[in-house]
Amino acid sequence: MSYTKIDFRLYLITDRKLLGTDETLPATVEEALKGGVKAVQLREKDVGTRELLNMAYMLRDITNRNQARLFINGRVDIALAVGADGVHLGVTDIPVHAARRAAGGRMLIGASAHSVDEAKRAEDEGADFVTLGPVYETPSKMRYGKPVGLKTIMAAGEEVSIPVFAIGGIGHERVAEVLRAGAYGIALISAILASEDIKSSTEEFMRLLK
Ligand code: 3NM
Repeated sequence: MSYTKIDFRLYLITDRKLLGTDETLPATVEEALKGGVKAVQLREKDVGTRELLNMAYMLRDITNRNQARLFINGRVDIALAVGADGVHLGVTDIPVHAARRAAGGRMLIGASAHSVDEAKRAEDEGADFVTLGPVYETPSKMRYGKPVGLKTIMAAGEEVSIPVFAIGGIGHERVAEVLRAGAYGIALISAILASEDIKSSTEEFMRLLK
Protein backbone atom coordinates (compact mmCIF):
# COMPACT_ATOMS: atom_id res chain seq x y z
CA MET A 1 0.00 0.00 0.00
CA SER A 2 1.32 3.41 -0.90
CA TYR A 3 1.18 6.40 1.38
CA THR A 4 3.17 8.61 -0.93
CA LYS A 5 0.45 11.27 -1.01
CA ILE A 6 0.74 11.74 2.72
CA ASP A 7 4.33 12.87 2.95
CA PHE A 8 4.24 14.13 6.54
CA ARG A 9 4.10 12.50 9.98
CA LEU A 10 3.47 15.56 12.11
CA TYR A 11 0.20 17.41 11.56
CA LEU A 12 0.02 20.71 13.41
CA ILE A 13 -3.45 22.09 14.10
CA THR A 14 -3.96 25.74 14.99
CA ASP A 15 -5.75 27.28 17.94
CA ARG A 16 -4.89 30.93 18.27
CA LYS A 17 -6.50 31.04 21.74
CA LEU A 18 -3.48 29.19 23.08
CA LEU A 19 -1.09 31.91 21.99
CA GLY A 20 0.33 34.54 24.33
CA THR A 21 -0.90 38.12 23.97
CA ASP A 22 2.26 39.14 22.11
CA GLU A 23 2.16 36.20 19.67
CA THR A 24 0.36 36.09 16.32
CA LEU A 25 -0.81 32.97 14.53
CA PRO A 26 1.28 33.49 11.37
CA ALA A 27 4.48 34.16 13.34
CA THR A 28 3.85 31.17 15.58
CA VAL A 29 3.16 28.84 12.68
CA GLU A 30 6.29 30.09 10.99
CA GLU A 31 8.36 29.14 14.04
CA ALA A 32 6.93 25.61 13.85
CA LEU A 33 7.72 25.49 10.14
CA LYS A 34 11.29 26.51 10.92
CA GLY A 35 11.34 23.60 13.35
CA GLY A 36 10.46 21.26 10.49
CA VAL A 37 6.68 20.78 10.47
CA LYS A 38 5.43 20.05 6.93
CA ALA A 39 1.64 20.06 7.38
CA VAL A 40 -0.57 22.63 9.07
CA GLN A 41 -4.31 22.60 9.55
CA LEU A 42 -6.03 25.97 9.98
CA ARG A 43 -8.70 25.30 12.56
CA GLU A 44 -10.26 28.44 14.00
CA LYS A 45 -13.87 27.58 14.58
CA ASP A 46 -15.11 30.89 15.93
CA VAL A 47 -14.15 33.37 13.21
CA GLY A 48 -16.30 34.60 10.34
CA THR A 49 -15.76 33.59 6.74
CA ARG A 50 -13.79 36.64 5.65
CA GLU A 51 -11.47 36.64 8.63
CA LEU A 52 -10.91 32.92 8.14
CA LEU A 53 -10.17 33.53 4.46
CA ASN A 54 -7.58 36.15 5.40
CA MET A 55 -5.95 33.80 7.87
CA ALA A 56 -5.94 31.10 5.20
CA TYR A 57 -4.20 33.39 2.70
CA MET A 58 -1.56 34.28 5.27
CA LEU A 59 -0.91 30.65 6.17
CA ARG A 60 -0.88 29.67 2.49
CA ASP A 61 1.86 32.20 1.90
CA ILE A 62 3.93 31.01 4.86
CA THR A 63 3.44 27.31 4.16
CA ASN A 64 4.33 27.79 0.50
CA ARG A 65 7.54 29.58 1.45
CA ASN A 66 8.43 26.66 3.70
CA GLN A 67 7.39 23.88 1.29
CA ALA A 68 4.68 22.73 3.68
CA ARG A 69 1.15 21.56 3.13
CA LEU A 70 -1.88 23.56 4.24
CA PHE A 71 -5.25 22.10 5.20
CA ILE A 72 -8.38 24.06 6.04
CA ASN A 73 -10.70 22.69 8.68
CA GLY A 74 -14.28 22.24 7.57
CA ARG A 75 -14.33 24.60 4.59
CA VAL A 76 -13.90 23.24 1.08
CA ASP A 77 -14.72 26.67 -0.34
CA ILE A 78 -11.90 28.39 1.53
CA ALA A 79 -9.49 25.57 0.81
CA LEU A 80 -10.18 25.94 -2.92
CA ALA A 81 -10.08 29.74 -2.79
CA VAL A 82 -6.59 29.92 -1.30
CA GLY A 83 -5.18 26.93 -3.16
CA ALA A 84 -4.75 24.86 -0.02
CA ASP A 85 -3.45 21.31 -0.37
CA GLY A 86 -6.46 19.91 1.35
CA VAL A 87 -9.40 20.12 3.65
CA HIS A 88 -9.95 18.48 7.01
CA LEU A 89 -13.49 17.39 7.82
CA GLY A 90 -15.13 16.62 11.12
CA VAL A 91 -18.19 14.43 11.53
CA THR A 92 -20.57 17.42 11.42
CA ASP A 93 -18.93 19.08 8.40
CA ILE A 94 -19.74 18.45 4.74
CA PRO A 95 -19.33 14.68 4.34
CA VAL A 96 -16.14 13.32 2.85
CA HIS A 97 -17.96 11.88 -0.20
CA ALA A 98 -19.49 15.28 -1.03
CA ALA A 99 -16.17 17.10 -0.57
CA ARG A 100 -14.51 14.52 -2.80
CA ARG A 101 -17.13 15.10 -5.44
CA ALA A 102 -16.59 18.87 -5.25
CA ALA A 103 -12.80 18.78 -5.22
CA GLY A 104 -12.11 15.69 -7.30
CA GLY A 105 -8.48 14.73 -7.14
CA ARG A 106 -7.31 18.30 -6.65
CA MET A 107 -7.38 18.14 -2.92
CA LEU A 108 -6.29 15.89 -0.11
CA ILE A 109 -9.03 15.10 2.35
CA GLY A 110 -8.35 14.41 6.00
CA ALA A 111 -11.18 13.33 8.27
CA SER A 112 -11.63 13.26 12.03
CA ALA A 113 -12.64 9.91 13.47
CA HIS A 114 -13.39 8.94 17.04
CA SER A 115 -13.75 5.21 16.52
CA VAL A 116 -12.52 2.55 14.12
CA ASP A 117 -15.94 2.53 12.45
CA GLU A 118 -15.76 6.26 11.74
CA ALA A 119 -12.26 5.82 10.35
CA LYS A 120 -13.45 3.03 8.08
CA ARG A 121 -16.38 5.12 6.89
CA ALA A 122 -14.07 8.04 6.10
CA GLU A 123 -11.85 5.71 4.08
CA ASP A 124 -14.83 4.26 2.19
CA GLU A 125 -16.03 7.77 1.35
CA GLY A 126 -12.68 8.76 -0.13
CA ALA A 127 -10.60 10.29 2.67
CA ASP A 128 -6.82 10.23 2.19
CA PHE A 129 -6.08 9.99 5.91
CA VAL A 130 -7.77 10.20 9.28
CA THR A 131 -7.01 11.63 12.68
CA LEU A 132 -8.20 9.23 15.35
CA GLY A 133 -8.73 10.14 18.98
CA PRO A 134 -8.67 11.52 21.49
CA VAL A 135 -6.09 8.89 22.37
CA TYR A 136 -5.33 10.45 25.76
CA GLU A 137 -7.04 12.90 28.04
CA THR A 138 -6.51 16.34 26.66
CA PRO A 139 -7.13 19.19 29.10
CA SER A 140 -8.76 21.67 26.76
CA LYS A 141 -10.78 19.07 24.98
CA MET A 142 -13.06 16.99 27.10
CA ARG A 143 -15.50 17.93 24.36
CA TYR A 144 -14.00 15.25 22.15
CA GLY A 145 -15.31 12.65 24.50
CA LYS A 146 -13.59 9.98 26.52
CA PRO A 147 -10.11 8.92 25.46
CA VAL A 148 -10.24 6.02 23.04
CA GLY A 149 -6.85 4.72 24.10
CA LEU A 150 -4.04 2.99 22.26
CA LYS A 151 -6.16 -0.09 21.64
CA THR A 152 -8.27 1.90 19.16
CA ILE A 153 -5.13 2.95 17.29
CA MET A 154 -4.07 -0.70 17.20
CA ALA A 155 -7.47 -1.84 15.92
CA ALA A 156 -7.46 0.87 13.23
CA GLY A 157 -4.09 -0.41 12.06
CA GLU A 158 -5.74 -3.76 11.30
CA GLU A 159 -8.91 -2.44 9.70
CA VAL A 160 -8.05 0.82 7.97
CA SER A 161 -5.71 1.12 4.99
CA ILE A 162 -5.24 4.90 4.87
CA PRO A 163 -2.75 6.59 7.23
CA VAL A 164 -3.98 7.07 10.79
CA PHE A 165 -2.75 10.06 12.82
CA ALA A 166 -3.11 9.72 16.57
CA ILE A 167 -4.61 12.86 18.14
CA GLY A 168 -5.49 14.12 21.58
CA GLY A 169 -3.03 14.71 24.40
CA ILE A 170 0.04 13.83 22.34
CA GLY A 171 3.31 15.11 23.81
CA HIS A 172 6.92 14.13 23.16
CA GLU A 173 6.70 11.32 25.69
CA ARG A 174 3.82 9.63 23.82
CA VAL A 175 5.28 9.51 20.33
CA ALA A 176 7.04 6.17 20.65
CA GLU A 177 4.01 4.35 22.01
CA VAL A 178 1.51 5.64 19.46
CA LEU A 179 3.88 4.71 16.64
CA ARG A 180 4.35 1.28 18.20
CA ALA A 181 0.56 0.93 18.30
CA GLY A 182 0.51 1.44 14.55
CA ALA A 183 -0.14 5.16 14.06
CA TYR A 184 1.37 6.56 10.87
CA GLY A 185 1.85 9.95 12.48
CA ILE A 186 0.63 12.36 15.12
CA ALA A 187 -1.68 15.37 15.09
CA LEU A 188 -1.54 17.93 17.84
CA ILE A 189 -2.14 21.45 19.04
CA SER A 190 -0.89 22.32 22.50
CA ALA A 191 2.40 20.43 22.69
CA ILE A 192 3.68 22.84 20.08
CA LEU A 193 1.49 25.94 20.20
CA ALA A 194 1.46 26.24 23.99
CA SER A 195 5.15 25.43 24.43
CA GLU A 196 7.69 28.02 25.57
CA ASP A 197 9.88 27.37 22.57
CA ILE A 198 7.82 26.48 19.53
CA LYS A 199 10.74 25.75 17.25
CA SER A 200 12.59 23.44 19.59
CA SER A 201 9.43 21.59 20.60
CA THR A 202 8.76 20.98 16.90
CA GLU A 203 12.35 19.88 16.29
CA GLU A 204 12.04 17.36 19.09
CA PHE A 205 8.86 15.90 17.53
CA MET A 206 10.61 15.69 14.17
CA ARG A 207 13.50 13.84 15.77
CA LEU A 208 11.18 11.40 17.53
CA LEU A 209 9.26 10.71 14.32
CA LYS A 210 12.34 9.88 12.26
N1 3NM B 1 -9.44 16.74 17.74
P1 3NM B 1 -4.00 18.65 21.84
S1 3NM B 1 -8.61 15.92 19.99
C1 3NM B 1 -8.59 19.05 17.54
O1 3NM B 1 -10.15 13.54 19.07
C2 3NM B 1 -8.73 17.79 18.26
O2 3NM B 1 -10.70 14.40 17.15
C3 3NM B 1 -9.47 15.69 18.56
O3 3NM B 1 -5.24 19.04 20.96
C4 3NM B 1 -10.17 14.45 18.25
O4 3NM B 1 -2.91 18.23 20.92
C5 3NM B 1 -8.19 17.48 19.50
O5 3NM B 1 -3.67 19.95 22.52
C6 3NM B 1 -7.34 18.39 20.34
O6 3NM B 1 -4.43 17.59 22.78
C7 3NM B 1 -5.91 18.12 20.18
